Amino acid sequence: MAPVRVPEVMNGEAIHGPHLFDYVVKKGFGVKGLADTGLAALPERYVHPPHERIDKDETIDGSPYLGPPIDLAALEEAGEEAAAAEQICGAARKLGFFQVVNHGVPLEVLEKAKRAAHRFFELSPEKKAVYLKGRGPCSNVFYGTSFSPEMEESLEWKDYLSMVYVGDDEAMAFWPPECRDAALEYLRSARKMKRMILTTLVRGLGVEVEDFDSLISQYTEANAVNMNYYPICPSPELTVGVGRHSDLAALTILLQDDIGGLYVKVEGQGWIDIPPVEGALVINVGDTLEILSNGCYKSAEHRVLASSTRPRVSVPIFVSPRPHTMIGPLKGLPEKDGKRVYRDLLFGEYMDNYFGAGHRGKTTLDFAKISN
Ligand SMILES: O=C(O)CCC(=O)C(=O)O
Repeated sequence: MAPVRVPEVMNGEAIHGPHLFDYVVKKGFGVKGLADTGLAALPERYVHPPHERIDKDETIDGSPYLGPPIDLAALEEAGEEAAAAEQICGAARKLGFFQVVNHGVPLEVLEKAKRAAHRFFELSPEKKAVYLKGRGPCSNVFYGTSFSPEMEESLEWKDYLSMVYVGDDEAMAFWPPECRDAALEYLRSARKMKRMILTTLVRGLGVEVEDFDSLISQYTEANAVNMNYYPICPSPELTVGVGRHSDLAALTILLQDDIGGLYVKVEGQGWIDIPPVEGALVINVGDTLEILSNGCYKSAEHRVLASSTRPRVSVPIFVSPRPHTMIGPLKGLPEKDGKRVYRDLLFGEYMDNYFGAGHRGKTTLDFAKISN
């Protein structure tokens, strides 16, 4: 279907071209505000070039790459620990994505987090605009749309709220009351799981670590809970909810709803989908862990397709080091591997480069790669 210019008129001004950008991004109506005008067709600014669009029919069979959800309780059961650890490390080496159950986050907490996301995005545009980046009272909580709208030719069909956790007092004071408690509860109940998974993955690299606990703490110190909202889209096949990217973090813990639409690239093969499993969480390796593991664990490229029938929400927790932390391949690993794939650098430096452009697949890792 060919894109049609938006016919809707708001306050006497048609919403397209610069007006659209102003309305959606600067005034903070978001893509939800745009969708709520009752769009009959996708505005041109959201139309992505054909090679970036997501064609469900081109998805390949995921079963050789994505196993069934991994039972995390097995990591603490005598006799089963080694097999569970190998499932986790194997999945991180092969695809960089896996799902987990028995992860310690109660189902009710997951449900509350999804409901909270809907509650926040259903607020009026004026209430959400209070949290627009650079305008809110606290720089650690911000609301926005697309990934990096100023730098993108085609916008992404997604609004988000990002809450960077530095402490309960700040969260209680500044996170939106509509989702604060649910986000904090989700974050707290995921604490043990994130350490267990990262510990398993670092052990799986097979090198001696002097102070294991402090290494895990360093790489899991900074946490952000995001709430993503993908409104009903008139032509999902012409746009993307989120474009191709790998995550910045060490690990991402992702709660998706029952709609589906998350696609992951299997290098050299094609795209598979990550089907929603009730009660399960999706775990993916981020660039920081790919760097730490000297390329052993894969920070997979992924993207999201919006839905034409229901708004989709997802709630990722991004688990990262702090900006002043030096990241690089684990000591002894390049010697063991016979090559050094990534250099040492400050996480803050990597972060600045990552956010310095729109989504661009896995090329973000080139910044840390050693060219031979
Ligand atoms: O919504 C999803 O399923 C994935 C979101 C995502 O990739 C992101 O927030 O970086």
